[in-house]
Order: sequence, then C-alpha cells, then structure tokens
Amino acid sequence: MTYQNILVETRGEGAHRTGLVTLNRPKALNALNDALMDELGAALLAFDADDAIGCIVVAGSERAFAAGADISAMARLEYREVVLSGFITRNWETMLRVRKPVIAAVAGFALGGGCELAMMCDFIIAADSAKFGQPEIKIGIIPGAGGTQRLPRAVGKSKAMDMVLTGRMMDAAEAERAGLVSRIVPADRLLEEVLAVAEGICQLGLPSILTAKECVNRAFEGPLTEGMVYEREAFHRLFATEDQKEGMDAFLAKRKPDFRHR
Ligand code: DAK
Repeated sequence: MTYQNILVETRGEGAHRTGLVTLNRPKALNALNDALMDELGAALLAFDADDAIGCIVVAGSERAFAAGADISAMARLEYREVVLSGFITRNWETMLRVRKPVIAAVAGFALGGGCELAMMCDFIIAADSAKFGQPEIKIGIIPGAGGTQRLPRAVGKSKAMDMVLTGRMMDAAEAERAGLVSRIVPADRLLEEVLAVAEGICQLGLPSILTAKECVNRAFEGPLTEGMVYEREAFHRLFATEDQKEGMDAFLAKRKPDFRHR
C-alpha cells in the first residue's frame, strides 16, 4: 500500500525490529482526516501481523503530533450525516486491535483527536515541547474519541474536568506530573530515545510482552477481582513458553537471555 498522509518504515536490527509510523500532513499540523486514519489503521495492522516487528512507534513532527481531527472536513456536517455514517468511528479504533506495544512519541501539539490518539497508544513519551489538550469545547463540540473517558483515567477527575471544560493546554511537565506521559525527553532527542525504548521491548520475549499488555488493559475494563483472576491465569500460561525457561535460566547463569519468542 502506498501512503499519502503517513510515512512508514522499520528501524533497528535483529529478529524483531520497530515499526515506525510518522503522521505526515505538516501543512495542517497533522490534522487527522479520514484518509490519514485509514492509512494509520492499515499500517498498524500490517506491523501487528508482521513477524519481524516487535514494537510500534507512532510519531508526528517537531511542531505537532496532531492538532486534532480535521476541522475543515467536519465543519459543515449535519446530525443526520454523522449518525448515518457512524462519523469517524469506523477507522478511529483500529489502534485498539493492535496486540503489540504501541508507543506515542509526542512533540509539539497533541490536541483534541491528537491527544485522544496518543492516549489510545500504550504509553506516551513526550518531548519537553509537548502540549496536550482537549480544546473541542472551544469549537462547540466535546471530545469524541475517548477524551472524556481516557483523560480522567489518566489524570484524575479534577484535572480532566479542567482540561475538557476550559479547553486549556498542559505542557509536558504538567502532563508527566499528572501521569498522562511516562517520561519526558529533550525535543531534539525524542525519536532516538523512543526508538531505544522500543528496541529494548523488541529484545524481550513477545509472548510475555503481548500478555503483559493485555493484562494492563484489563485494569481499565473491569473490577479488580476479575483483573486479578485474568492476570493469574495469564501468568500461569507463561510457564508453557520456552521464553520463561530461557529468561529464568539466563538469570541464574548470569548471562543475557536469548528469547526465541515462543
Ligand atoms: N484541523 C484542520 N486544520 C488545522 C487544525 C485542525 N484540527 N489545526 C491546525 N490546522 C491548520 C490551520 O488551519 C493552519 O492552516 P493554514 O491556515 O496554514 O492553511 C495550519 O494548520 C497551521 O495552524 P495555525 O496557523 O493555526 O498554527 P498556530 O501555531 O497559530 O496554532 C494551534 C496552532 C494548534 C494552536 C491551532 O492550529 C489550533 O488551535 N488548532 C485547532 C486545535 C483544535 O481545536 N483541535 C481539536 C479539533 S476537534 C471522533 C474522533 C475524533 C474527534 C471527534 C470524534 N470520533 C471517533 C467520533 C476529534 C475532534 C477534534 O479533534
């Protein structure tokens, strides 16, 4: 598939490499239109299905991860059209079907749908230039791709209400304090640092990586007791993998593990 709105490449070496998707509509600060979301979904699913890929990174430009859904594409839509077409629901949640880890590398603006897209990734590493916000209220709408649901889970009710009701932005330092991002790095080293994190994940055993991601996601979707039962079963299952034997044997022999992803 050839892409018009994203750049797709692989980075790193070894059995598992990193799939890098760069959002690429610089003139519109990577505003997310239908075509871009179709392409992003296709690229994510292709990497997820590729045995040579162990981790995926979604990045934007220095100026913007993404400044939101494309306002020019939705400005004149009518109620009837958004209901009947299932407006942008269609291709916005492909990310949630990806089983491999997806890291958001955020520099500059991550606003509206851009912030929501970053929150759909498994974790966010931010440049010190990053600015997060849900400014939809300022254009007469509300967040529609999970902002009212994922933001409170990430930063708590008070800050989420503040962000969603005022539309203000938060900088990288505030986002890290609030737990929205996992780490902050200097803007000029963002990609390098995120790729190093991804490379580290690529070297770990894929069965345990997929299982760990699924377990953490369960923490957001059900009661604690059910999450604990799920985690315990998943934990037991990993004793059926060669990687568990290899990881523990390597530790005891004081050598580096050679995970075979099985
Ligand atoms: N859409 C379209 N174009 C955009 C854009 C956007 N969201 N953001 C920026 N641009 C364009 C600008 O129009 C401008 O284009 P030209 O005039 O040069 O042609 C160019 O990018 C550069 O922007 P500025 O000239 O405005 O640059 P500044 O540095 O002055 O300001 C800014 C940067 C990010 C503060 C500003 O551009 C801004 O406020 N942008 C809009 C931010 C915003 O309101 N975002 C939220 C949009 S609503 C859903 C899924 C998703 C959504 C809803 C539902 N479902 C699954 C149901 C999401 C909704 C949204 O995201």
